[in-house]
Amino acid sequence: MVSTATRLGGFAFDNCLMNAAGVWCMTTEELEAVKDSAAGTFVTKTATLAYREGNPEPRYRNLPLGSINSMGLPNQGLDYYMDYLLELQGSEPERTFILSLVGLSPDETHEILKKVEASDFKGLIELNLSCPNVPGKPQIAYDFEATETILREVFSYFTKPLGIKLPPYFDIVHFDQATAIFNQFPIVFVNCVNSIGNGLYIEDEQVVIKPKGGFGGLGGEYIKPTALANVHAFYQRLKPEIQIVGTGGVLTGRDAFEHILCGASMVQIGTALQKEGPAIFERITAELQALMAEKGYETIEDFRGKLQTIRD
Ligand code: RRO
Repeated sequence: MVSTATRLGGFAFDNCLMNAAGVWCMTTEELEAVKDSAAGTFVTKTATLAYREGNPEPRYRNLPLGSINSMGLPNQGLDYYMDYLLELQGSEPERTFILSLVGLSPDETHEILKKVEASDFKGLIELNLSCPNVPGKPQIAYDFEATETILREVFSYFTKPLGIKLPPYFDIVHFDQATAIFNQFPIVFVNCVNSIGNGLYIEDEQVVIKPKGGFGGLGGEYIKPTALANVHAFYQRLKPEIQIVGTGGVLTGRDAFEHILCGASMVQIGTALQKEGPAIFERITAELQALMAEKGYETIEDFRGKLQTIRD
């Protein structure tokens, strides 16, 4: 019997597929739909302390090979997601869910994390260090000094299981430098990758989204090779206690298989979920199981991280 079950941060999940933050996770209605689908768990839309309207529309577009967005961190505010997660801890105590969050400043991030630390929340936390779309706010994880400082401060008081959402890196030296920082901390996972920031898509001599003059984060098929490279680069470098969540360009069971082959313990679906809806989890799970069966693999641990290189 083929199983796609996995473990992350010490918690068990009956499927390694789930949504990516930002997709199908803004409201409790959307989160319920993912929870009740074949997905192993869900992650919430990245929460700030207070409700945010986000950027003006149009701010998301499906593209032939993916998507472009400049949502601008619209969300219901921390309490909304916390209230729902605490309610689920009562009704579905055997399952674990993920809360994504970030502040608009380091002070706000600490205020949020201190609230989570003091709460009864028992799930996983994903700190989003890679939002590309808030005008005037650079992506934290592209500033290694700021990243190290915030992680040092966070882990001076935060004791719950925390992972970080990373932007794609494009240089081997950056993989090395980022790893040297992350390996200093009790991070439970890194999630590779957020959208490739600040792409530009043109139609009829015009951009397709309104914010930032049309610049936006790319997702979907465009980004799979970059996502796989980031998953594998961090899998090869990080200390074994830090697991990898693979996100980027997953449309089929084969794509999910490749993320796992590169080292991912959990695989998230963003653009393809936006295009297809939560029924996608059943389809991709079946495709992944069929591929595993064909290759004689019974669990994802049978092939996770076992990507082969070309020898002489
Ligand atoms: O809300 C967004 O514009 C957004 C966020 Br926070 C993120 O992390 N990644 C993305 O592509 N869009």
